[in-house]
Amino acid sequence: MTRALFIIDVQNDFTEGGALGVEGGAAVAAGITELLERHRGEYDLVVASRDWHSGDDDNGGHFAVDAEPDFVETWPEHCVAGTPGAEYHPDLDTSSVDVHIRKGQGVPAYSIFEGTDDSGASMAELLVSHGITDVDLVGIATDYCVRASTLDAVEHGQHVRVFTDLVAGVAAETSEAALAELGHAGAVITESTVLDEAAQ
Ligand code: VGL
Repeated sequence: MTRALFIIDVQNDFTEGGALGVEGGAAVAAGITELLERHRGEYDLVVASRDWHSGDDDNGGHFAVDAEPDFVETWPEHCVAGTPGAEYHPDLDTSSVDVHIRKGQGVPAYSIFEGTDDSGASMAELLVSHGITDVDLVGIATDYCVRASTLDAVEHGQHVRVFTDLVAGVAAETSEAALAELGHAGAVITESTVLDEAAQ
């Protein structure tokens, strides 16, 4: 088994006070830092993603312009490349992150598989080059980027777990539906406490 942790979009704009702030986002940031303190050694690769949108266009209709966002397909302007809103939340310790993925430059991109690392490698290529077989997912938002990234990880043949204590969603109903869908798709929906159990 070669295991990766995917930390999805734990950015200022997706946490409390941000442009698209999700309730519980800051707690997710701190919780992931704690997970890394205790369990970093169990991961062969830690990957963190950031939404990294263009500031001078609507990113393929992703940003609501001249209309109210519907919070399903159109959103308030968020995570513009190089702005504080696009930075990782300060409570997320990124010092042990191996790979930083950016996605959404000029387009909507919910899945980490739509992004690339600093050298241009895709997530699919990185899974192969690192021989990854198992992926644990945490981050924001349960009902959008965590959902899309999990579905793609399953599609790429990974054994996938989603830690429900370390995700936060835009809305309760769609988050619940997303977790049910991910379970049906083949992901194991569990809590990060399984890492403590495995360590005993
Ligand atoms: C996200 C809404 C819009 C996410 C990104 O990170 O889940 N949600 N863009």
